[in-house]
Amino acid sequence: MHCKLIGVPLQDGALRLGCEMGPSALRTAGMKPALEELGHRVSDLGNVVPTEFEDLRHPNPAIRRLPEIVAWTKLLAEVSYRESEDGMPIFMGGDHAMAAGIIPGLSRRAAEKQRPFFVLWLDAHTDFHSLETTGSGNLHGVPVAYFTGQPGFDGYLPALPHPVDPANVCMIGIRSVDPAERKALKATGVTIHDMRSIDEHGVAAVLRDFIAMVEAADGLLHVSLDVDFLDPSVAPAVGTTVPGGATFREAHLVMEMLHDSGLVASLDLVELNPFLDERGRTATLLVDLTASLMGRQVMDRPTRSY
Ligand code: Z70
Ligand code: MN
Ligand code: MN
Ligand code: MN
Repeated sequence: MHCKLIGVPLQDGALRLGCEMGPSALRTAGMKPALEELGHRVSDLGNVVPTEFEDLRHPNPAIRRLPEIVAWTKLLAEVSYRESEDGMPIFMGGDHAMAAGIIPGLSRRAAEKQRPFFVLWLDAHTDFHSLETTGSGNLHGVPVAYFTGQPGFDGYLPALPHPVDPANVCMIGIRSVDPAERKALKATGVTIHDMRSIDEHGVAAVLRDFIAMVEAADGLLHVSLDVDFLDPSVAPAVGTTVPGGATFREAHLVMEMLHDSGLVASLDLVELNPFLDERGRTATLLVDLTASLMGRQVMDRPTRSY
């Protein structure tokens, strides 16, 4: 596999500063050699950064950094479209607002390849606010509503030629949902596995169902991994810690099963805030999880053993 590392030093979508250092920390933690060790060809394409900003204002006074987020969204939609023609793009964030650009670009590419497009959203949060409902104004809280084509973005973020079908979005790890997000999600077909679902059925069972669905559709799968999917005890380097997250072992199992599925076409790693890390342990964990996704295993075993 040709892995393409793309740094996205975006922090304007989050309240706390520091996510702009995410790509550097992931490089420092050894992302490239970890993937090369697995036999992949790895190209580090460096960081992308927008240069043109429009003077935009929204009637919701809470909204923070709209001109910056719009500029990043436009740029990333182009970058992800371009880099997904071949190989496996791995976007090293950066806060989760980057998904508002990356996922529409990937969805456009999938449409061109005439393949159904699916998103696995690993996060404590649903990130399902619109520009009208966000109370914090932090735009890392809106990308899923945007890329699934929900109302409340017109005239601000770019029009979406290929919105993602909400029925093709599966969220795992959810444990913090605002009332407006809950309301907006109700009418959509987004599959949500909250922590209770994981506790009752196990993470393997819920993921297996989704993998089967993507496989049956011959789909292309994008995985979006927010650091706060993980429990803060194993991944402290995130501005929005929520207790009760995925364990080290659950997260590795998810990645191993995804590898066995052979369905993952692209990945983003988001919300890493190295300023909050403890001796690089969160960045190192993200590198190890990426390695699991790309084929690292403890013992040789046949693929599709789940
Ligand atoms: C909350 C809000 C959020 C990520 C925090 C939290 C949003 N729903 N998203 N961390 N990745 O502020 O809208
Ligand atoms: Mn998120
Ligand atoms: Mn969120
Ligand atoms: Mn989150």
